[in-house]
Amino acid sequence: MSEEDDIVLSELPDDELVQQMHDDLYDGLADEILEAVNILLERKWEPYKILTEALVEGMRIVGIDFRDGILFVPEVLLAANAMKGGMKILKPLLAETGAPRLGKMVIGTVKGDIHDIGQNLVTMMMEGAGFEVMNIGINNPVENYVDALKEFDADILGMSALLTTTMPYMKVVIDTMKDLGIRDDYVILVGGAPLNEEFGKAIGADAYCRDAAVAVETAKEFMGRKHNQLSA
Ligand code: B1M
Repeated sequence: MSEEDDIVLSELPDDELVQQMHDDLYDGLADEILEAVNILLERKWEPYKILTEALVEGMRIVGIDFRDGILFVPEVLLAANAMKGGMKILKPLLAETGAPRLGKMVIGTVKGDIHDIGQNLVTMMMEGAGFEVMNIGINNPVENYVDALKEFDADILGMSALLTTTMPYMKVVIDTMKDLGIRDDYVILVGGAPLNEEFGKAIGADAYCRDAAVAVETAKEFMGRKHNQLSA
């Protein structure tokens, strides 16, 4: 029997249980995360406290190790999946208690491009960090982005492209938004393996995001600035 098998989650005090949840998220153990979330709810933890201290903090650690090349895509997908399970329980409860949301993002892969693993990862990490995300999938013409931004009342547009032949379409989207007079209503973040910072600047995006962890940090930074401007 492994050491893991000996751990009875319900017998752990709160601080050790939360620490164990960070480890279980890291290991992508979905059932354990579900059980632990329910235990904390039974112990009268606020859903928002569970989200931030147990799940988001756990995913923050996963995000750092992913960025640093210690964890790889399959492990991060497992962690994100475990996180999603926990989020599913908390989501309706959070809506009831009105926990603060960090902001809303529409994300999708551009027209002509069907790669979606990266943007799904960004979606999960953003949701894990407390953003609401509308993922519009793959192969999106500009109209899809514009419609979704309005429908979702988004703060941020995220675009993904994995092909050198499809990445220029991001400029088409941004230029169309300029023509429609809505460019400055949104923070525009772009990502995908063939892009770089220079390309992001050249097409008029607000930032290029190297990976999902950077996307979360960049989105938080921009939303922080927006809130400061509004309260000034
Ligand atoms: Co494609 N493919 N593929 N492929 N594929 C690449 C991209 C390629 C580099 C492979 C190669 O030749 N070495 C190459 C592109 C070459 C180029 O353009 N210079 C290529 C090609 C050529 C093609 C086809 C044309 C092949 C063919 O049919 N002849 C075809 C294109 C189809 C199309 O889109 N129209 C094609 C098809 C496919 C599959 C369907 C088989 C599959 C996609 C499955 C899917 O996505 N559901 C596939 C895959 C898996 C890949 C590789 C192997 C892996 C891509 C991936 O998922 N990476 C890829 C080679 C490679 O990149 N090593 C390749 C993992 C993912 C987590 O990383 O997407 O970069 P990534 O996302 C990161 C960051 O970039 C960033 O965060 C993510 C997480 O950290 N990020 C964002 C991404 N989007 C963001 C958005 C943001 C922020 C950050 O907004 C805020």
